[in-house]
Amino acid sequence: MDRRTMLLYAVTDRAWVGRQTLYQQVESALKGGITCLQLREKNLDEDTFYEEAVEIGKLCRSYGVPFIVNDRVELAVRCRADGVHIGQKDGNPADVRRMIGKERILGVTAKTVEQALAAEQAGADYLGVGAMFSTSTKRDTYVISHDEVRRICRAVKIPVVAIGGISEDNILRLSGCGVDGAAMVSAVFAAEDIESQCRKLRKLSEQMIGAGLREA
Ligand code: 3NM
Repeated sequence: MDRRTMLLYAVTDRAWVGRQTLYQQVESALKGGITCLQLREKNLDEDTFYEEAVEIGKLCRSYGVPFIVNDRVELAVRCRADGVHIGQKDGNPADVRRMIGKERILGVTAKTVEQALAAEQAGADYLGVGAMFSTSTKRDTYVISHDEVRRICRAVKIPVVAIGGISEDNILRLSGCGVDGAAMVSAVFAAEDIESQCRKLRKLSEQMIGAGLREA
């Protein structure tokens, strides 16, 4: 897949819904130039998640931005998402690949070179690697060294997106790690003005990868 899809990867979090609905927040992020959107819902029932996924999927499609569903593989297929993202505990990537077919995007979280190579071998299209910095958004994660991230990027051919605790204040510290972009939750969705925040983050991410763009 195109590495540039990883450039500014927004992951939703209902915790930040308030003044705007999640749909409106996603639309602001799309206007601001995100290159990928992951719908991450940990507590929604199946029907509500499905309805939301159909609406937000349509919205992303109208901006030409891939729409990825976190974790819920069957639902991702049913709502015709462009892809699905799974963690190490969310099932075997090879099984998920069989369930979603060849065309859909499969993203897998990896924290070590071993996990990264296994995911690539099993048919992952990209890797989410982290946590890069400490984060309060996800409790069951831990920070990995930037050296390990560098080793992962050197070990695999598929695109790598960094995740976990990334913000406008520290994104440039990822320069030279070899990642293809940054995935963010709170830095995008906790912002007062999501559209202008995404514009700013996109420029910073371009600058960050510019320091170490890998071969296509
Ligand atoms: N996965 P924020 S960290 C969804 O380490 C997710 O794999 C992580 O949120 C991992 O950008 C994380 O607000 C949450 O720090 C990232």
